[in-house]
Amino acid sequence: MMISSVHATLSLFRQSNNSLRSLKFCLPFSSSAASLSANNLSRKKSRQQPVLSALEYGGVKITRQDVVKDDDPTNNVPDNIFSKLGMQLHRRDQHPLGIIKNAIYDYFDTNYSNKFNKFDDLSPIVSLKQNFDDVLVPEDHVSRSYNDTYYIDPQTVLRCHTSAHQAELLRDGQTHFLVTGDVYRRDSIDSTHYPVFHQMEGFRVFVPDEWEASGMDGTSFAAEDLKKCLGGLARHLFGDVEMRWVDTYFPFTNPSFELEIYFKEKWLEVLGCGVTEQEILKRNGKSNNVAWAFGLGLERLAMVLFDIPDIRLFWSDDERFTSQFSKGQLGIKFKPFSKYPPCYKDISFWINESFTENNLCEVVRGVAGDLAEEDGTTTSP
Ligand code: FA5
Ligand code: MG
Repeated sequence: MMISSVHATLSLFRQSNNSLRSLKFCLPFSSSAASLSANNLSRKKSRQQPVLSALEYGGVKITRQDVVKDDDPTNNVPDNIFSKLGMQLHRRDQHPLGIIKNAIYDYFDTNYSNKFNKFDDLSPIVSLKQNFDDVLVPEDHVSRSYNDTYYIDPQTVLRCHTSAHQAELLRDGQTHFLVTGDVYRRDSIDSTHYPVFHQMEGFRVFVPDEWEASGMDGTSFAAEDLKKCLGGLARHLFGDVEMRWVDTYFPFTNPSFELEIYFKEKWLEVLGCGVTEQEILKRNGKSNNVAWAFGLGLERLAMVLFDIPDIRLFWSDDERFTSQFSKGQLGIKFKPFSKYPPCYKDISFWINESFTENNLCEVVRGVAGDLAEEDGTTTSP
């Protein structure tokens, strides 16, 4: 079945109920009409160049065959995702992500007398147990689906958050730690979301003496300490910036919060956090303690700090981008170096019941790479 494409507005029809979907992809440079076959919608692999290199995390070698399994229907990792493994942008001192990581390290070292241990080289290949079970993500949670997560095989995924390392580090006896790493999610296409991004997890365990002296219960004490810590971090990074706390839900914390910062006339979510569920502490030998945890999006913080308007720029090796940043320099504001006129593609095609927007985004990303800037989908009956 062919997708028809017309010049102005094209629409995507759902065959079974005649609903109408229309998607817009913005492709700078390209002016030819998009033509995709409906078969592509169910294809899960991209058609980008195969990547053959081996890479290393913490001294462990990872090859393409460990991650991309062409003939395995339980594997949905395309080559364009594999190509990002091992890039370790957060370990480059001159890169905005490395600069912000080091600035956060400085904050913790100064305010907590070097008590937080740091990990930034843990492998992103983790078990389902690490990624989900260990942090109490329910069996039916959406994040476990093949639509949201990159599966290597039914038991192994590319971590979708750094929380995947909480349990192992607790069992290892760690009580104050920061884990930085690349994380992977099948997600929408826009200027603040990317299928590979970087998180820093923070975790602090308290002993009873700490909250008993305050006259507060452990949970309230930890929640207050957490907000104080992260508010201080935001001030350390941004000085005076407009921010707000939003109550939310995570399976692994209660209460749970998100911090948002006002950026480019919108509230931008930069981190999730909360007081760790007692069950996680109990399972990992810390029954008598309370703890807090947070997971920050490093790109989001760096976008605010350096005024970087688009998350895709972090992957640029264009000198006009990389030369703007230097080790330890927080005060730099990004200067846009080019602006190409966008070329909008409106496309329409029939879809079947198994269609999902993320599957389509994977196909588009596979063909157009980072040139596809944004998708807009509408459905009409
Ligand atoms: C989490 O991943 C939780 N693990 C965070 C957490 C840790 C909560 C510990 C409580 C305790 P969330 O899915 O909201 O939460 O992601 C955390 C942050 O990652 C977001 O606030 C955002 O800054 C960033 N983020 C999420 N998705 C993307 C994406 N596709 N691209 C770029 N950044 C993203
Ligand atoms: Mg969130």
